[in-house]
Amino acid sequence: RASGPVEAPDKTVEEFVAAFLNELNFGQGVLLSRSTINDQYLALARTVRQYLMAGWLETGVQRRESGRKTIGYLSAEYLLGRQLSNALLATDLQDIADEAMKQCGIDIAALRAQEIEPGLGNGGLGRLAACFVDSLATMDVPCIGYGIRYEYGIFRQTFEDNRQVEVPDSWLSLGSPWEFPHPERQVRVDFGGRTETYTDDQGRERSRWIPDWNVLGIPYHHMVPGFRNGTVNTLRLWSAKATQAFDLQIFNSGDYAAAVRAQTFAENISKVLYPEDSTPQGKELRLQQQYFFVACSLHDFIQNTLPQDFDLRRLPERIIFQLNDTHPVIAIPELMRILVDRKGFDWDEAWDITRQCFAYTCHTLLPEALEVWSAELLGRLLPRHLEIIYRINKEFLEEVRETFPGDEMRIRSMSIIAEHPERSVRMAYLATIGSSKVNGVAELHSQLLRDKVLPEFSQYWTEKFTNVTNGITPRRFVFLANRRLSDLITDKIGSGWVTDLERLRDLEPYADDADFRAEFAAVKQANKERLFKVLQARDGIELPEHAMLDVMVKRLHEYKRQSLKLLHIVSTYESIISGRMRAEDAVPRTFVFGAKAAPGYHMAKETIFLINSVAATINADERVKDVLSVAFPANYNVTLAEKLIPAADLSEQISLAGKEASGTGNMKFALNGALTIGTDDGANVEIRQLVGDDNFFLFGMTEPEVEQLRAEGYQPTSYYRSNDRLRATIDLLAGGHFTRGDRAASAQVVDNLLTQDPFMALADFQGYLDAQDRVDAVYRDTDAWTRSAILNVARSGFFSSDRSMRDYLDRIWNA
Ligand code: 26M
Repeated sequence: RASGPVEAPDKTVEEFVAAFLNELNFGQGVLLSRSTINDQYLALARTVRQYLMAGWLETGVQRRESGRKTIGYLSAEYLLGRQLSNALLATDLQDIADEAMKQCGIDIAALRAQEIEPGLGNGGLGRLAACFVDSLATMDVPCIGYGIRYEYGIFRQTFEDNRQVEVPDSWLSLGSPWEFPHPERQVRVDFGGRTETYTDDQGRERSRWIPDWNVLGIPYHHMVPGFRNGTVNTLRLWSAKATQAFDLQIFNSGDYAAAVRAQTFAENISKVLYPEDSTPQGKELRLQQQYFFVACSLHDFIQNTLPQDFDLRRLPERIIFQLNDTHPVIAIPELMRILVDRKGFDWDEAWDITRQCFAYTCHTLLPEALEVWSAELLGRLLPRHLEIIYRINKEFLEEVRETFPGDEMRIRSMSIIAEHPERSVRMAYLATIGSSKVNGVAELHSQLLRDKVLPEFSQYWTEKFTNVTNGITPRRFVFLANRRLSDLITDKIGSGWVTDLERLRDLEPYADDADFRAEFAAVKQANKERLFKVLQARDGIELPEHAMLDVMVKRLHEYKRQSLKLLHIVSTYESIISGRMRAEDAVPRTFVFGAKAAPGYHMAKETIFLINSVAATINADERVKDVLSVAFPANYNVTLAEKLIPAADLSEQISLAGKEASGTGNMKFALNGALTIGTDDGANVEIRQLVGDDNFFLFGMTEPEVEQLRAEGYQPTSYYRSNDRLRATIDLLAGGHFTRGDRAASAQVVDNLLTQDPFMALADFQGYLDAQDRVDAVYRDTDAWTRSAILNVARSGFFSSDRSMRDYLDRIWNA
């Protein structure tokens, strides 16, 4: 055993219990009789880990021996969600663990609830990374996920007086049984200083970097288990630690406090996830984070993962680094630096290698979301990298000039370096120039990316641009989150769908089967009841049992238009209290919001305040009791999503057309049998094409119509003046009805809508109400509704992240 293969305990209740007690006694150092829930949770986690360990070690050996090309997924965010349930699912140990805990007198549900999810991401982009690594492990594709081990993930949201208050997320505080620190694999990362030129032995002029400070990166390894296939890939997250130099300073200098401050400074790099999504702030610490994890990751792969004397000219055969947005794009000049400065390659050969080693995914269309770093800051922090970027740019522009002589306009528009308002580096351009492929995340998005965001580049390199529509892992978001639906599906079509989601097509005939529809509806109802128990325990929220559950969960952003949802709610409420509609005639609806606002995003925070205020007023109003309810549970996260999405009847995907790159929540809802009310935006377009127009509630302007209206001069007040319902709705909101008579309290959101309305909520208001009337009409016909819901499930198999991964493998990674 000592030198042979690692063996897991047998998959029996007896062995599981024995392993668990062993972990409790010897790992945790407590007796069962004296153990806390947390002790038990940690011991259970470590027990499940034992069952993954042999596969992990074996996968590592295979990966080293096979020489297959590895996917190096570079992402500043991984929004993983809880690990225990997923590990139990991957190892097929759920039933055994249930029974084992029962035999120990332990309620396993309480242990599951004990886990604080690693919230190392903001939203869609971070969750996508987590889905992708899940799929690659399930498909047994070699992948290392590289990222940052933030000590504090996305903040915990609380509400005080209806306003968002952020609380630090100390996810590591109760122990972290899922990570394996490897201090012996530390990497040094340099910063600052200057460059100097020198002549090398062959008489070539070269540049070298003389940095002036550095930190260590300590890797923490996480298991990424494939679904019941024995593969366990690795997620390698870097944590910053002060180098010896800091300790020496402490030792030598009289100023002990200053020395410790310096240490704190270094370790700040991985302290906290920036809670901004889509509006980069250009903060120095953020650039430090980006370079820190990228430098560690490249070094790790080249020095520690490749064989000792690997010929780096063949690097593209062994690795493709996928850049998750521009956050890791500094990797491009970093690889050039390694090849040219450290390995002695000449520039052209290094550049040829480098471009083959990267591919770039863009996740946005908002111009303000494209990262730009001031040259002053970049040069101060990474002087050699700035030099390399300048040279990349110079040579690229010379190449463009040869193709388009005299077209200085074009050349300026394609420059990595912007000159106004200050000299700065456009990271999306650097990514595009330094990558073999560039992709958007849904068909419409990729088209707009080509036409609107990077038009000169897509003309210059037609072949470089492609689309890969996002996907989600059916393991976590159907099999785990919706056991009842999974059992029903498996009962009819077998279990193959979990790793081959297109098989859900086989459910289509059951849409016309009345017995199946009844069972399907019963699953939905049971999921609602489960959700209501969770909301009651978690937030003290009481909800009526028999109402349509209408859900909008996503980051709070003006372009996503939570305010439009609010207008619909207030409008429905206004119709009832004004007597225009009788409460008995309304379809009872419960509206659920989940949304975090970036702490510095003022309008988003005002919108949260207003939603909470409307919710409190409506929920307290006897006139609409059990007809309209509004719930806004605080701190929407992956854990809550797993309860909410399976319970939803209606999915709100109402962004202004042309603004949501893809969306992935939309896919999760469809796969769990919710119908979508949505605009012609992002992946909604593809969802509608697949499920069919009859099973999707479309409304709103198309992207070209948005453009046209903008060009004509959009005037939100004209809609206010001409639409009676809109006026009544806004007047009620503005009049202080929801804010105890305080008109000022709602003024910022209302005035913003009336005077700016940058995302044209008022223009789409009437279309939205009409679509909601169609929703009500279908919902009254239970059979028709359930039929549509089943067809949504049966036709959404395309949105598996396994399919996304196949597309990347075929079209981008050549692996
Ligand atoms: C940038 C700089 C500083 C701090 C944070 C950031 C930052 C972090 C996350 C910027 C953008 C971030 O994420 C953007 C994002 O989540 N985009 C979403 O990506 C999803 C997956 O492709 C899409 O489905 C969504 O439509 C898109 O909005």
